[in-house]
Amino acid sequence: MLRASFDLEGLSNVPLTLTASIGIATGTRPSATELLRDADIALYEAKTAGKDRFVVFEPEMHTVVQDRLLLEMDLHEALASGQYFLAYQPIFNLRSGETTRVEALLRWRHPHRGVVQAGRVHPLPRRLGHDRRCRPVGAPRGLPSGCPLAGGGHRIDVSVNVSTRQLETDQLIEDILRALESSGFDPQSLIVEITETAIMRNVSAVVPRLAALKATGVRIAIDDVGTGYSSLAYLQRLPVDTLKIDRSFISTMADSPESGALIRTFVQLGKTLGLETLAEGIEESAHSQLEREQCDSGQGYLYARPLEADAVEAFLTVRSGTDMARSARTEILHNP
Ligand code: G
Ligand code: MN
Repeated sequence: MLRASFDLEGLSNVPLTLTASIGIATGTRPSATELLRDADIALYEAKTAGKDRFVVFEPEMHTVVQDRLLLEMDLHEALASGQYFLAYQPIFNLRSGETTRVEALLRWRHPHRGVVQAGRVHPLPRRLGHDRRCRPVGAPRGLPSGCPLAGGGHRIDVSVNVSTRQLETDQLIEDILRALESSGFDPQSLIVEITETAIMRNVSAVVPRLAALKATGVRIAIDDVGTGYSSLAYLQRLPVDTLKIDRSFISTMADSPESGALIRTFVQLGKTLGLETLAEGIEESAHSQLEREQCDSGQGYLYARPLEADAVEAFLTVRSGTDMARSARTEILHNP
C-alpha cells in the first residue's frame, strides 16, 4: 500500500514515496509495556536491517539488543579516551603479486573485549553519527607523509571507507580536502571506498557529489559490488575507478557456479567500462581462478590480514620488490 507513490497537489510531477518499518510482537506478556517493548526491539531490527520491512520479534533479539546497548554505552567512552586505531590491510596486483595499496580499517581496542571487529564496530558509530572512518587519512606511521613510499621506493596508495551518512552531505568533500591538506597526502594516492548500497540509495544526489569528490584528485572505489541494487546504466555514469567485488561471491566461488559466473561478469564489466576490478575477502586459494578471469587486484586473509601500523610497515619493507612479493606470496599460500 505505502509503496505506491503519492502525488501531492501542485507537485504532481514530483511523486513522493514513503517507506515503513514495522516491528511485530505477539503472545502473552505480564504487561502491555513488555509487549510494546518487544515490538520496539523488532522495529529496531527492521531498521538496522535496512528499513522498509517488517520483523517479527524473537526471544533471542533480547540478548542481541542488550549486547548492543552495552557496546553503545562503551562507545562514548571509546571516543573520549581514544580507544580507536587504524589497521591496514594490504591489497595486491594479482598479476605481479606486488602490494599496490593498503585499506585503512578502523578498529576499537575495547578494554575488556579486546579488539572489536569492524563488522561490529561500524554500525554503531555510523548510527550515532560518529563515523570517523575517513577522518584519519594518512599513510601508516613512519611512511613519509605526502609521498607514501614503501621500502624499495614503490608508491603505496591508501584506501579509506566512507559511510552512507557521510555521503549524504557535501561536508564529505570538505572533510577530505581538509584531511589531504593537513596530512600533505597526495590525492592521487587516496582511494575513497563507498558501498554500492550507499550510492544507489540516492543516485541523483550522489552523482554530482562523486564528481566533486573526483575533482579533488582522489580515486573512487565501489565497495561490496553485487550486494546492493545497481544498474548498469548508472555504473556508466558514475565517476568511479574500481569495482570491489563483494566477499560473498569470492568465498563461494569454488563451490558455486553462480558465484563464478557473477565474478566473471563483474570482471568483464570492469574491463568494458575501463575500471579496475578487485576481489575482496580471498581466504582460500581462489587465486588461480581469479587470475584466469583476469581480475586485477586481490585482498584477503590468504595474503594478509589487516595489520597494525608497525606491522604493515615491516610487511611493505620486506615485500618491496616484485620478486620478493612473489616469493612472499608463495610462502603465505603455503602457510595461510
Ligand atoms: O567491504 P569492506 O571494505 O568493508 O571490507 C573490509 C572488511 O573485511 C574488514 O573488516 C576486513 O577485516 C574484512 N576482511 C578482509 N579480508 C577478509 C577475508 O579474507 N575474510 C574475511 N572474512 N574478512 C575479511
Ligand atoms: Mn572497504
